[in-house]
Amino acid sequence: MTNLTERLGAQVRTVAGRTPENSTDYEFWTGLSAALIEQIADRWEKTTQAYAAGRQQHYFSAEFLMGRAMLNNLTNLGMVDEAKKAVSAFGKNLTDVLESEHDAALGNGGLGRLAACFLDSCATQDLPVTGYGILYRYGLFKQSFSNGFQCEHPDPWMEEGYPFVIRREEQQRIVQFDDLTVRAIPYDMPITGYGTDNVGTLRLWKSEPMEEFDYDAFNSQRFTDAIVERERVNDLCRVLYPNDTTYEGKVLRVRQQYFFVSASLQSMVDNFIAHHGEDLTEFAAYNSIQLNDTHPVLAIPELMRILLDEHDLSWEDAWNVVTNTFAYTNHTVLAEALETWEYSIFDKIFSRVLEIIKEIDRRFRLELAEEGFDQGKIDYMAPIQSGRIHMAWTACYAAYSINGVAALHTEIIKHDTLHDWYEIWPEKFNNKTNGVTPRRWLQQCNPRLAKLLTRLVGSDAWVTDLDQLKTIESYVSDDSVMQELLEIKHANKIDFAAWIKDREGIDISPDAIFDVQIKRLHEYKRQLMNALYLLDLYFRIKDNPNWDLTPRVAIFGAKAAPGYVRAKAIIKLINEIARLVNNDDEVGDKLKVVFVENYNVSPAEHIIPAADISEQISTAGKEASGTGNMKFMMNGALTLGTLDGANVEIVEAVGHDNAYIFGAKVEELPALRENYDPRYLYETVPGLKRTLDALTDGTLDDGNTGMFHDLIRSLLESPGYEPADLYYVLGDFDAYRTARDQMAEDYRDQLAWARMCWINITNSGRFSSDRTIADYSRDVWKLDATPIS
Ligand code: CR6
Repeated sequence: MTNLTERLGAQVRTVAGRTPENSTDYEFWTGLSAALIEQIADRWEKTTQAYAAGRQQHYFSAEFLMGRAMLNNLTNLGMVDEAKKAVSAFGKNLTDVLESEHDAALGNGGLGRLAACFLDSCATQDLPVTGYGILYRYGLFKQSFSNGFQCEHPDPWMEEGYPFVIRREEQQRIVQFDDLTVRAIPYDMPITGYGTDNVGTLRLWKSEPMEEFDYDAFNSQRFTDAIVERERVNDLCRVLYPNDTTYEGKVLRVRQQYFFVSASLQSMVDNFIAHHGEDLTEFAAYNSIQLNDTHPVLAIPELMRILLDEHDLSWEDAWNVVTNTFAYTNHTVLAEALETWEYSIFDKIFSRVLEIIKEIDRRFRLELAEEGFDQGKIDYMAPIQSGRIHMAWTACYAAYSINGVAALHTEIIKHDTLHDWYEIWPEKFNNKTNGVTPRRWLQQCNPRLAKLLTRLVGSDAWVTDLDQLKTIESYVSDDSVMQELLEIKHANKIDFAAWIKDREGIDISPDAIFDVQIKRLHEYKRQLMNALYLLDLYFRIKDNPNWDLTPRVAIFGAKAAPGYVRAKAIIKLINEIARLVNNDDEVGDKLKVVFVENYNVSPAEHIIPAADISEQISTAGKEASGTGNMKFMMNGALTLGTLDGANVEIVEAVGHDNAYIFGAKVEELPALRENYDPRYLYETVPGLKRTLDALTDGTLDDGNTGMFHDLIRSLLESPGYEPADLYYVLGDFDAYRTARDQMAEDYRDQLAWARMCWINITNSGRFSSDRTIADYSRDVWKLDATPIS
């Protein structure tokens, strides 16, 4: 094989149609991607063939938040230095080329990014796992701020071409709705692993019309008819999670879900027949499917349909296959996110699937009645209730495994959310605490720290076995290593300051504490509590201009769902606080507030290595796990958080002395809520009245929208159907302020601080997605590693 420089030159010429010297960074990125695909093509095919023959796992997910692919692939293939050389031979810089890549943002947040980390770990461990999802034309919207308000723009992430997905024309399937028939074309993305020849696959389906164009309609002057039909089909994969507040929006979302699970199941069944023959009663011996939340739950009736209608299995045989095939992961206890669909939608678009769900429902009711359960309970638990189809309940009935995503979350679903199912089928329930890949979230995004870890461990074994970091914990008492750690963090903060200056035009000091909250904007995540703290801190600085406080930079990154008005109000509020604080000369470097626009995977890769504090401040019991908390920990940021989600396990791993934990616990909240009086707190907690009043007394400006009044109302008044301050912001405020103030004091002792960071880094092993995947693989999927060489 010719060397990379030559191959790259040829690829860039092909892409750009001119000399590499005159080509753009993006053309280099495209050329380099093509050269990479060329490099892995043979191994990818070999892996696919090896996996097809044995027992396989299939990960069904409506979201895969992949981020950028290039650096990850170069690292996994051990080609970073070679690529640097090849690119610079043409006078280019690899960093610029990497930064020109668009993020593949085919997901909303944690759930989608988790799926991406899982694929990485599966590939690295040579596990026969394939991901299945949708090739959205527009990923998650791009966010901009206009006068502090969030604006949404489309993200045509692959419009300029994307070499990391390969169209497999010959493997297309037909997906049939009652009112529409479409072709499903698979686009396969190679998933490289670290230090292995195996290359896994993410299969993303794209919908296309049966005929590209209806010429008859066109020729008979019905131009619009010809186009309308085509657009209806293209609509299917146009956007990630179309707005579902309207009836039509919901139909589209259900169509998307059915589209990708039907196509995926068809290709799995065909593969089974090709390798193991026509006896589909054996299907579950070779296949298992993980349902990533309720979005792919339609796969349950669809597999029944395929087995019953296309392969003539009896109901009992088909149900036996189905109940041994599906495993379901629950990712939330928030009622609003547990999907249910109107019966009428199913009736309109796939009546046969509805018929099957009705039969599942009938048999469920019969089974429970025979076991003596009372009618009230049966009605509550049944897949169909009051004209709606309950996706989570359907999954709980059919799945052989049901898991939560952190220890606390699994306890909550067992004893609360899914309590009735747990009582009947306790053996189905298990916990699989989330994890994140240490390749992207440590090795690649924080090369300085990675180098130190490799030197101390004596090899890069930690990259695939993060528990190895435990062996270097004792350097905590080596001051020179701690000094080095501080220098690394400082260098990362200088890099980040330059990045933010370039992006947002704001100057921040690398000597300040970088205090970060990056995640989707939601009331339960309590960005509002963070904002109120900053406003209160601002007033305290104004009260006492000589206060020698440790300088702070508060960093936010968050997108609000386009229809979530209150979340958008919180964004506007934070931007208003930033305007107030950052323009006050008296405050200067003591406090800066930065809201990173268009937060996504690649901004996170810049922010996390530079963070000192990781804000994980959700109301206890509401955040199922969190995964950002794990990324921060690995990079030596300390958790400032509540005992919620995986924070509980992080504190368990590092000890209370190495995290800042505050606030009400899950078990305390019901009693605290009983006599809860937020207005009394507003009047009596020092500083709170002044801070809240600032939202509406003219200090801050919501552009006459009334948004800030609504925020105040949400904290102080009950709308009737829910209590005032549902998320206990004012209840936890004082404890939060105490903990955050203490943290800032402690930061003065830099060596002591470094020790806390070190304990976090070296105890992060159990939060590697390699551990999570090993657990799934052993306990749920029953898979063997299948290395190709
Ligand atoms: N929003 C949880 O809220 C969890 C991820 C991944 C979430 C979050 O706590 O870490 O899933 N849930 O398990 C859903 O998306 C439904 C999330 O990302």
